[in-house]
Amino acid sequence: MRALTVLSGGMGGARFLQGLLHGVREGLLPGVDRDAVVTVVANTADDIWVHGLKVCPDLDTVMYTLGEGIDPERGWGRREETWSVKEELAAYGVEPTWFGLGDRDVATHLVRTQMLEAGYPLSAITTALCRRWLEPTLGEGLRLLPMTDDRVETHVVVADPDEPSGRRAIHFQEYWVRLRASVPAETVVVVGLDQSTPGPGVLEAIGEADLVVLPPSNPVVSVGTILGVPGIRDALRATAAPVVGLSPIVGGTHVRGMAEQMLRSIGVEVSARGVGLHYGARSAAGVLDGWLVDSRDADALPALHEAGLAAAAVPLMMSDPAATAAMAAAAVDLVTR
Ligand code: FO1
Repeated sequence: MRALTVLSGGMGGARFLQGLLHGVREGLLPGVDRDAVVTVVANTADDIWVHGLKVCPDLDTVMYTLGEGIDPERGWGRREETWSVKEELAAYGVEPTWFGLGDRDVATHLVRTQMLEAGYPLSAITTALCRRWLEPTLGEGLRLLPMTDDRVETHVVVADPDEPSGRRAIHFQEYWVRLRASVPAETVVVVGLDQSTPGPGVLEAIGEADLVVLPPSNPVVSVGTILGVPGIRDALRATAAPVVGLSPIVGGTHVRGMAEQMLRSIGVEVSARGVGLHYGARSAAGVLDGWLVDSRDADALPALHEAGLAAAAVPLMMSDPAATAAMAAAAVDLVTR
């Protein structure tokens, strides 16, 4: 196999990609060439305009992680970061103060915002930023594509007794960063998604792949939003490539993030089985051929097989690139044996 395509969100997807690339380059994935090209189709619905800057958390998390610029503890933003701009903005009493823009990170947003204002689409801007972050080490081996060049934003409806309607819609970043997903999400609304079109290269990356992977990203606000871009779900169902996913829910809850709250908001069972059945088998109007669950969730296998999915239970903790590479190898093996 020479062309792999991964539909990715932020932290979970980026960590998976680190291990996948390690596995590819070390020849650890059965049937995958060491010089295979990995194309990442990244979620852009987490994007937020803040202080006049366009911030693209999932694109930047993948870019910084694979470019070795990420802060490993936070899992987002730059390592060796300083926060003078954030502190000065707070000193002016400028909101939002709850969303942390590091000084180094601000440079990325200034470049992106300037290029947007000059008329460049997000895909061209991402290519330009990756010239610094990915090309020197990964060359042509890694392509990072926004799922769409159109503006889409995930908003979350939460209860708010001060509102006449008793509820309020807030940006996903406010739900996650300010509220820490501490209140139930009544509904998730992805503004602009239905009107969006796949970004340049996205449908080809899915249609021409030898393998498509859904990593353990958030199935609602990361993979779910990518699948919601008109045309992408159909491309997944039509591709000749096998499509395999890895469960982000282990032992009944998410490993990090807020997948549990998001799944509840769309009425999907918070389990490895629930997410696998939610994505569904391509033989039954879904998008998957195979679904990997963690060893602790082996009891999900019969229902997954019933639903027409190849399925296996293996360790799914991305504790280091080697462990993640083993997960990627199991995913490849599941749908190519
Ligand atoms: N996450 C936080 O928990 N606190 C922050 O202040 C914060 C700022 C931030 C700035 C840029 C960026 O690219 C990501 C940032 N994130 C922050 C993480 C972000 O909320 C997540 O990466 C995703 O949007 C959720 O998956």
